[in-house]
Amino acid sequence: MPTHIQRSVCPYDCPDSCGLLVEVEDERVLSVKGDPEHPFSRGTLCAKMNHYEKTVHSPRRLTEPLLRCGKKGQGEFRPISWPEAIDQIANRWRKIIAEFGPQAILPYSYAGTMGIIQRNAGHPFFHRMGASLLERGICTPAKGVGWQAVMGETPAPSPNQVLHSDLIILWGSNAAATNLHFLHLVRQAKKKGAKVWTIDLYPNQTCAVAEKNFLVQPGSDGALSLGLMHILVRDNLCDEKFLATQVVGFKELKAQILPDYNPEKVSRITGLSPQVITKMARDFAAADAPFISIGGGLSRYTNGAMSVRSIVALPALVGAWAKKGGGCFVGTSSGAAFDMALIERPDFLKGKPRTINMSRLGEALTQTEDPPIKSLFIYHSNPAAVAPDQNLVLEGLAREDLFTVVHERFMTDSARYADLVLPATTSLETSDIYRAYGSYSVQRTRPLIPPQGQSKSNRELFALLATAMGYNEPYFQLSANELIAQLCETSNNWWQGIDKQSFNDGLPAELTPPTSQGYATPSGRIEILNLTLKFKLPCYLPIIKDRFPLQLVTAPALKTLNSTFSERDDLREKRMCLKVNPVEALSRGLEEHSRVTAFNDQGEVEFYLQIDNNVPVGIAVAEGVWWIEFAPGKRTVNALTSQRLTDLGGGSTFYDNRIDLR
Ligand SMILES: Nc1nc2c(c(=O)[nH]1)N[C@H]1C(S)=C(S)[C@@H](COP(=O)(O)OP(=O)(O)OC[C@H]3O[C@@H](n4cnc5c(=O)[nH]c(N)nc54)[C@H](O)[C@@H]3O)O[C@H]1N2
Ligand SMILES: Nc1nc2c(c(=O)[nH]1)N[C@H]1C(S)=C(S)[C@@H](COP(=O)(O)OP(=O)(O)OC[C@H]3O[C@@H](n4cnc5c(=O)[nH]c(N)nc54)[C@H](O)[C@@H]3O)O[C@H]1N2
Ligand code: SF4
Ligand SMILES: [Mo]
Repeated sequence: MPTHIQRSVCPYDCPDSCGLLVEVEDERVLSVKGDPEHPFSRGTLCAKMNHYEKTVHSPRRLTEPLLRCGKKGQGEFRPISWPEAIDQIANRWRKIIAEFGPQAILPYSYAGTMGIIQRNAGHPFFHRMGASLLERGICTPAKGVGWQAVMGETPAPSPNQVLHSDLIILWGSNAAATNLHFLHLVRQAKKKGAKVWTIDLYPNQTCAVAEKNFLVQPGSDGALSLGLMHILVRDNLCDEKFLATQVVGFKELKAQILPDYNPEKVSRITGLSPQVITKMARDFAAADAPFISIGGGLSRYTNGAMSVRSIVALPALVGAWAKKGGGCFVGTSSGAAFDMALIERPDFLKGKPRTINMSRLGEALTQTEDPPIKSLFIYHSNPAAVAPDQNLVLEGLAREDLFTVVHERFMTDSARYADLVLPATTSLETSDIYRAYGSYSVQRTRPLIPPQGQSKSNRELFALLATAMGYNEPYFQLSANELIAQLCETSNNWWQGIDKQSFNDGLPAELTPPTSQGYATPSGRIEILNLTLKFKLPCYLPIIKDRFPLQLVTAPALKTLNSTFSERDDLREKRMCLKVNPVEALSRGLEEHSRVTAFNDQGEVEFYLQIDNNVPVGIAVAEGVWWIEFAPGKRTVNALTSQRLTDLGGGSTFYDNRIDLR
C-alpha cells in the first residue's frame, strides 16, 4: 500500500496546538512532521511530538480491557472482554446509586486530549447520571480570574501582536519548554530590535533569549508590579490621557501605591534592589509598545490571582493598549466560537450535584463526605501523579471499597490503582476539533489509522456506558463526526472570513475574536478599581512561609508534558533530579548525584541531587511530573505539594510549597 500524508493536530495540553503532517502506510504511522501551512506553528514541532509515532505504536500501549487480580496499586491485571467490562461497571454503579445516590460517583478528567469532542465526552453522561461535579481547576484558573478582574471579557490580543512590540516581558513563563512558537515570534521581534526580559525564580531554558533576566522571590510578582507602578506615578511617567479616558480607578490606585509600594519595601519583598526596580520602571515607560506575556508560574500560589491581576493592570498606566504591539497576554479563549452546550449538555443536569475541586481529590477520597465517594471514573488524566498531596491521593485510591475505573492509553500510576482499566485511542485514531489556547487557530481532524488493539475513544466509551445504564437519549449514540457536523452548522462572528468547507476538509483556520468599542468590562474601561471584588484594588498578598527553608519549584520539563510522554524512553530524563545551589548542598553535607530525600509535612520524596550554580540559594527545582515506576523512591514530586487553593478561581498552588533536604 502506498504511503500517504495527511493533516492532524497535536492533541496535547500546550498553548501552541501545532499542525501535523502524518505519514501513514498500511495502517501504521511512519512519521510525524510539522505542517508548514499551519498559521501559528508554521512547520515546526517540539522535541516531544517529532516522533509521535513512537507513542502511537508504543509497545506500552494498552490494547485490551483489564480486570484487577492483585492488590490495589500493584498493577496485576487479567484481560477481559469489553462487554464484560461494561457490564461490571454498570452493575456496580447501579448498586452504588441505589445505596448512596449518584453523587457517590465522581468523574475525574482533565487534559490528556485537548480536542473539544473527546475531552468533554463524559460531561453529558455524568450530568445525566447526576454524579458529583468536578471543578477542573488544576491548571491556571487564577490567570483567567486575574485577567477578568481588570479586563472583563475583553478577548486577549493575538500573540502575533508581539511582532510589533519593542519591549517583551516573559513573566513567569518558560516559553522554551511550554510555548515554543510564541518564543519564535519573540525571537523575530528581537531581530527587529525589541528588547526581551524574563522574570523568573531561576534561569530556565528561556532566559538565553532575553537581554535581561530578573530573578525574584517566589510569589512576589504582584508586589513587583505595584512597585513599578509606584515609580511610574512618582516620576510622572504615566499616560495621563489614556488613564483619564480608558481606565477606571487610577486616582484610587495612586492614593494606595504612593505610600504602600516604595522601592525599598518592594525590594525587601522581591529581592531586586531599589535601583534595579527603578530602572525597570523607567525602561518600561520609555518603551513605545511594551508587551507582557504572563505564564502560569506566578499564578500557582495562594496569592496567584492577585499577582496576575496586579500585572494585568500595569500596561494601562503607560497606555500600552493604545499602541500596536503593546499590552499583555495570558492566553486566548475561543470557546464562544462553538456551541459548547451541544458538547457538554448542561441541560442533562437535573438538580444541583455537589462540586469537588480536582486539586482536593486526596481529601475527597479519604474524608467522610456525604455521600462518600464510592466510585471514581478517571479518563484522560493521571491524578495519582499530577494531583497535589500524592500520599493522600494514593491512600484514597488504595481504598478497597472504592470502585475505580481508568480509561487510558498507558499503565499510568492511576491505572495501577484501578479495578478496571479500559484501553483508549490516541488522537490519530479519532475525530475531533482542536482550538488553541495560545493563538486563535482551530482545526478538525479525522482518524488516520484504526484504533490500536481494542482501544476505544472517549466518545465511543460513553456511548457504550449510556446504553448499559439505560440512558436512551439518542444524543449518546451520535458519533464524533455527527456531533462535529452539528457543531459546524453554528456560525457566529468568530468565523468571519473562514471557508467552512476547507475547515471541514481538515485545513487549519484562524478565528477572529469579535471586536467591540472599548473594553468588554461593565464600565467599558480597563478596571484597575473593581468594586465587585473583596480587594477593590490590586494589592500585595504575602504567601505563607512555613518552617521549611527551601521553596520547591515543580516546573515543567522540556521533553515531557505533565506526566504525558513518560512512556517514551527517548524523551524521559535519565534520572529524577532535584537542582539546588552549591551552598544548600554544602550546608547539608550532600554530594552531587547522591540520592537525597526531600521532605515536608506532606511527605518525603527521593531524588538524585544536581548541584547547579544558577539555581538561587533558598530554591529547589524539580522539573517534570514523573511516573512512580521511574522514580528512585516510591513517590514523586506531588507528595510534597499541598491541596491549598489560590486566592480566587479555585486553582492549584503547585509552586507554593516549601521543603528541606537530607
Ligand atoms: N514541555 C512542556 N510543555 C508544557 C507542559 C509541560 O509539562 N512540559 N505543561 C503544559 C501545561 S498543562 C501548562 S499549564 C503550560 C504551563 O506553561 P508556563 O505557564 O510557561 O509554565 P509554568 O509551569 O506555568 O511556569 C513557568 C515558569 O514559572 C516560574 N515561576 C515559578 N514561580 C514563580 C514566581 O513566583 N514568579 C515568577 N516570576 N516565576 C515563577 C518557573 O520557574 C518556570 O520557569 O505548559 C504546557 N506545556
Ligand atoms: N508538581 C506539579 N504537578 C502538576 C503540574 C506542575 O507543574 N507541577 N502541572 C499541573 C497542570 S498545569 C496540569 S494541566 C495537570 C495535568 O494533568 P493531566 O491532564 O492529568 O495530565 P497528564 O499527566 O498529561 O495525563 C493525561 C493522561 O491522559 C491520557 N490520554 C491521552 N489522550 C487520551 C484520550 O484520548 N483518552 C483517554 N482516556 N486518555 C487519554 C494520557 O495517556 C495521560 O496519561 O497537571 C498538574 N500537575
Ligand atoms: S506539545 Fe506543544 S509545541 Fe509540541 S507539538 Fe504539541 S502543540 Fe506543538
Ligand atoms: Mo496546565
